[in-house]
Amino acid sequence: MKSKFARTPLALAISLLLSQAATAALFEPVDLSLSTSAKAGTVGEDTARLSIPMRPLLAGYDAKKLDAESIARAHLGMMFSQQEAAKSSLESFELGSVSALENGANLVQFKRRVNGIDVFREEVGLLLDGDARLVAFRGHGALFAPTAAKSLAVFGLSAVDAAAVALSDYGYDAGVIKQSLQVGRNEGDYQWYDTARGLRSAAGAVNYRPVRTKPVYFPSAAAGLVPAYYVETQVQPDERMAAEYYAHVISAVDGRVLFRHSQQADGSPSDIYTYRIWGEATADGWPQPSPYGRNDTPHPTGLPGFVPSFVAQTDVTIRNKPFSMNDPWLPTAASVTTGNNADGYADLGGVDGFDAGDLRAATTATNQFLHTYNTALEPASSNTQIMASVVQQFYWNNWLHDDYYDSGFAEVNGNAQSNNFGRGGLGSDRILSEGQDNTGTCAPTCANNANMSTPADGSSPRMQMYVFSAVAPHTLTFNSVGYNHGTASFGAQSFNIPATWFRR
Ligand SMILES: [Ca+2]
Ligand SMILES: [Ca+2]
Ligand SMILES: [Ca+2]
Repeated sequence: MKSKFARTPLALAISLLLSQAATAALFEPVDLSLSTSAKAGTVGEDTARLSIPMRPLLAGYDAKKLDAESIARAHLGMMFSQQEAAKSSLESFELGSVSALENGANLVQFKRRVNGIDVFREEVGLLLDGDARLVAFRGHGALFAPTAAKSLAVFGLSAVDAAAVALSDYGYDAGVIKQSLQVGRNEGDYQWYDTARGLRSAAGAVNYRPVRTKPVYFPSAAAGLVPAYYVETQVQPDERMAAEYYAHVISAVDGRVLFRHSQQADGSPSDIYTYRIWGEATADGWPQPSPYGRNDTPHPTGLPGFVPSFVAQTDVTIRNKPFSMNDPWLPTAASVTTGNNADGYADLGGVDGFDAGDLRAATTATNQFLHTYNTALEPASSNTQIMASVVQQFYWNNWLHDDYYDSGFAEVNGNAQSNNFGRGGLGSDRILSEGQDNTGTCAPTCANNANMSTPADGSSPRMQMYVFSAVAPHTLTFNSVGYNHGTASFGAQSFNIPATWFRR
């Protein structure tokens, strides 16, 4: 069976498995919680980590005769058998998917259900090698905590109550909504409720669409599994606007909104930006090696003295370099080059790092960073010039972040990101991308060099790019007009120009 992981090396599959933890920060995800050591509880120095010794299947299992799901279930059973107090008899694991990998390995994912009700976004993943051994596991630590089996709160509110809470965001009166909702069709766990056509709220919102609900248990670190309803709404904020699709999770204990998420976020044009850079306006948005484009790559002569010509910048519209996670470089409505992977600015003065007098690149219009770099001028000759170089550096940092990600440099491997989306590793460490740097390790004369400081995971790396000295521009002024010209280190160094060369 082919899957999106079919050609993925095993190491990357492990990284993917570990990085697929639920994005909502509910429980602390179980990190690399497996131990090959027989000494339980000796996984690293982090005593908070769950330790599940990795064991082969019992002799009674003939892995050759079992399918991947059965093998995964056998491992899951063994893991719970070591944490007997944890598993509730009400608990079950429904098969989500089986992805076949290279060399007979399999990635098996289960959905956790309690009392026949989905635990919201809680999937359990097991990576098995070709010999049916468990290589990696993904799931929340709370799954194996004895408290997981403690008694559950009851569903005090109804699905209609929850739908009324969700719709109250648009200014609907809860009483009116409850009267309006009529039981509609039922599909699987989902119950639909039809609303009165064109139901208008006091705030001017209009709803033509039915509401879909299903009961869930919402994992909360403080309260365990909270009975709740997952509610999907499609409402026009006002009748001139397109309908918004929202998912909510509403507590069935006290009506609190536990989770709210726009279902239109993916692919929304608002987090796609256009950058004026030396690069290619393709889906991958490859950056070019330099302002010479590829005119000197590879070097056409291999001999000194070749002077490549500059190429023009290109406007590249891109959200991110396509990669497995497709996290955007910038959030919606960004106005400067501060994103999840990098904070891009010119570190012109003050103290090291961004402070007064330094410059981030600003948008030139909504979702556009169109600063044109003039190769005939000094790098810091204007704010436009400075911002153009900041944009280029910011672009490189983000592009390489995405390129490296699918080669295995992800959150769990200590990459640089502000938000790790619950995928492990330490966050709050996006790259400080310092362009035209003149403060830091070589201040006050930083030039003709660059450096990168890379502290351990959880602390921001710092890239300092210095300005390189160019040959000073030479100008010949004639009749008050300046003409740029190059320099020569050969030939006569001074000239007499005969008066007969000039016409009056
Ligand atoms: Ca500074
Ligand atoms: Ca990190
Ligand atoms: Ca600096």
